[in-house]
Parts: sequence; C-alpha cells; structure tokens
Amino acid sequence: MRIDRVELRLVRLPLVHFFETSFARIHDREFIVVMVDGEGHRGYGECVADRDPYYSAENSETAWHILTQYLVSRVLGIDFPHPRAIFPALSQVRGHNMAKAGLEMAAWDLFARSSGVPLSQILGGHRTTIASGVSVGIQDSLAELGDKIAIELDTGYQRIKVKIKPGWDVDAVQTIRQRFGDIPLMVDANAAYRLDDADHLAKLDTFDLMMIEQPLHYDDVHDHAQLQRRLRTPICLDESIHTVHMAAEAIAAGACRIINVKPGRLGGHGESIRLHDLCAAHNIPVWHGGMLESGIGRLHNIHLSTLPNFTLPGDIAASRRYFEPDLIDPPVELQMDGTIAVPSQPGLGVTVAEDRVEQATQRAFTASV
Ligand code: OSB
Ligand code: MG
Repeated sequence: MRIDRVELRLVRLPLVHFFETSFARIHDREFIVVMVDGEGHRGYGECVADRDPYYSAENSETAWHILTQYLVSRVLGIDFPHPRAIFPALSQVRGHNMAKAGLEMAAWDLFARSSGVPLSQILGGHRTTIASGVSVGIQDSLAELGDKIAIELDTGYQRIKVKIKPGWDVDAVQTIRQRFGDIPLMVDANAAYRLDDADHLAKLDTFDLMMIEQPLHYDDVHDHAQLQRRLRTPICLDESIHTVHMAAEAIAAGACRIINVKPGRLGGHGESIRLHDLCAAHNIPVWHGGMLESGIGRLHNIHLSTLPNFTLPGDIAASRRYFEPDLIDPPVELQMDGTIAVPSQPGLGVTVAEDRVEQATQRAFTASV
C-alpha cells in the first residue's frame, strides 16, 4: 500500500458532559484527525493526545510537531507491504506513541477500505458485537455519582467504572454498592496513589471489585508488583503499559492481572495486536480502554475489540455520551443487550462527516508526494 497524501486537522469539540479524573476536569476535547489518501481511497485516524499532558507526556501540540516534522515524511510515498510495517518504520523516533498511532491507524483503515473488507477482519478479529462499559468521572457529590450510574445501568451498559482519587474512593464505592448491589464494578485511580497508601487501598478489597486500574505512578511496574501482593482485587495497568516490552516486564513481575489496551498509548493497531497476543499467551485478559474519542477513534477501538482476548467489557460507549453530533454517520449506539455492533462495511464502516471536521478545525496541514 502507498499513501500519496496526508491531511491533519487539529480539532476541538465540546463534551456533552464534563469529564473529571484524578488529574483534571475537562469540558471539551482537543485531538488531531488524520486523513490518508492512496489507491483511490481515504483512511481516517485519530490522535488521542489532549490539550494538556496530564494522562501522559504527549499533548496535541507535541503530537502536531512530531507528526508534521518527523512522521508524515516517513510514510508518504513509501510502499508498505502491510500497515503492520508502519510502526517499525517510525522507530527512529522515540516514544510519541499517540502521534504514531494516529497515522498508523489511518493507514490500517485505508488498507481495509482498499481491500474492501471491514477493519476488524484485517486486524484478525471475529466478533460481530462487542461488550460495552462506561467510565464515570468524579462528580460534585456522591448523590450525583449515584444518579449518573443509575442512568448508565438503565441504558444497559454491562459494567461501571468509576474514577477515584484520595478523598473520593472507599466512600464512593460503598455508596454504589449500597444503592446498586452486586453490579459489575471497577475503579480507575489514574496514578493518584503511592505504595504508602496500600493499607487504605486494601479497604477496597471488601467490595468485590472486578479490578483497580492504575493505582500507582504512571511509569511504575515495581511498586504495583508490591501492591498486588497486598491486594486481593486484581490490578489492571493502563498508563504504565506504553510498550509491549513494558507489558512483558509487568507480567513477569506480577504487577497486574489484567491489562487495558489503548492503541494511542502503544503506537497503533500493530503494537496493540502484539500486546493482545502477549497477554493471551500469559492468561492475562485484556479490555479496550477509551480516551474520550470522537467516532473516528471509537470505531477503531470497536474493530480492535473483536480480537479473542478482549474478554471484559471495554470503555467504549455510545457517541451521545461524548459528542452531539459526533464526527461520524451513523453515530455509535448501544444495543438493548449492552453491546455495540461492529460495522461490516469496508474499513471503519462509517462515513466521516468532513463538514463537521471542517467546522471544528483549529489548524490544518497537508502534504502530498
Ligand atoms: O484512564 O482510562 C483512562 C479518559 C481520558 C484519559 C484517560 C482515561 C479516560 C477514561 C475515559 O477513563 C474512557 C472513555 O469513556 O473514553
Ligand atoms: Mg485508565
């Protein structure tokens, strides 16, 4: 496959509802839409780096810089036998996985479209529906948190994840268990604790949580291994797993029993498949994380989630929880059984509303051979 033209759009979209994690509350989302043309088709990707470098070191400005100055020239006009060959071709550039992923994933969509098959098939997945869960941010009060969860359960989501931080953790989980009983429930700390908090975190063990996601430092493996020895609740790593190599180290160290896959964090679909396969070989279940994506990134996530070791519901919910309207037609919707249907048309299987991309554009870049 050959890409003859790359177009980048830095876009900003207001969120339907603010989203608060242990690191920030945000009201809108900034990201880069990547469009690649070749062989008479157009593929789409989304670089999930946000305006602020709080989840990881990358932000939309670093991603823009790395894409325009280093990455685009390394794919433009080059014959790749398969999109799997793109991530290795970018290896001279260290890190910047979100920037790499935006471009690499657009190439996978292009490859699938020009092959006339859905992206899931090119990625090696077989599911026709994926299990959907929601990530509920920190609210202004526990009562509001409960009301929000009630709506999500009514809508049919298969599991609830709540964000926690010191001062919003054990009480929040207790309130949820009291009101909703035995629902599938997990928590995500986004690196808000230290190993010294182990006794406090162990209080969560009484609530039968599916897992606790990334309790400690964003780059840590060792302390998580110590913590996992003191917790009955499985630890799931998110931020810490930025390479497949790091995942192998974390598994060997016993730092987690579950891993969250986000292609942006890993550098795209190729590396995500390698992580998926590594985890499968070690009996580590994976699930698909979310980065408050627009429909473009969301569809990529849906197709990737069709691989066999995605055995837990992901943070992949309906478009209307995030953007109204979304950048795609039709929007992603939740089915009655709490699943999302995987489109069967070529590539992502949806139409990107380029007029809405245009309206949301803050800055544009184009390069061609
Ligand atoms: O840690 O999983 C996370 C959103 C932005 C950054 C990090 C995370 C999240 C979410 C939201 O939890 C998941 C979603 O609904 O997209
Ligand atoms: Mg997380």
